[in-house]
Amino acid sequence: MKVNQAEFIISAVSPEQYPNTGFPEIALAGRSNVGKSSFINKMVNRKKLARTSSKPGKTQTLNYYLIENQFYFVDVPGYGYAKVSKTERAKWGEMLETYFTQRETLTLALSVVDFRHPPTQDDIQMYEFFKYYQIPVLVVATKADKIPKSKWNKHESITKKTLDFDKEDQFVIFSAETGEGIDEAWKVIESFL
Ligand SMILES: Nc1nc2c(ncn2[C@@H]2O[C@H](COP(=O)(O)OP(=O)(O)O)[C@@H](O)[C@H]2O)c(=O)[nH]1
Ligand SMILES: [Mg+2]
Repeated sequence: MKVNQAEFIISAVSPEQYPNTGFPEIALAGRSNVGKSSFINKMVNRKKLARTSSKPGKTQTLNYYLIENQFYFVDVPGYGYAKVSKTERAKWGEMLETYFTQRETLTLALSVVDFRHPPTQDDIQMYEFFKYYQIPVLVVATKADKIPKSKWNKHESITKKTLDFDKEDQFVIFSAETGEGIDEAWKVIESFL
């Protein structure tokens, strides 16, 4: 998809604030700082549409971006940030659970993982959650620019093995630095729209 139109819609705290246009939603889940916002920016070719942060764990809202007046990227607050209080964490968990189990327009979950390292316990749990609720997943293995291509195969098998990756799901090696994986990711996303 060649994106001409991409706009920030809302930072939603509660379901009443989610848009009611009925457009499909592609939601990004992943560890804080893994590269979710960078993924959105790269996909829509806009440097600062989604805020990339050096302060992880700060966005406790669902950020909606409307793309081509057709669908939303939903930037979901990241997990795995240590300095979050128990109360905050519980609130965060509730918000994610509500969103992912009840949002009827949710079309595809993007599970964003760091391609350099095996998926974390949180990554595994998130993926299992998607599997449990039968939500289709595209695993985006990002920061691929940090690993030599000769090692990509090995990293891909480790990532898939650690996640117990379901062959029905999709997998894309990505880099917001080089643009690796953009076309492939669009192909998968468009097949769900
Ligand atoms: N080298 C490299 N750095 C990346 C990539 N994606 C994100 N980053 C960097 O990782 C940091 C966190 O990215 P961000 O998109 O804010 O992560 P988020 O918290 O998941 O939204 C930023 O400093 C980005 O520049 C990538 O593909 N390659
Ligand atoms: Mg972000």
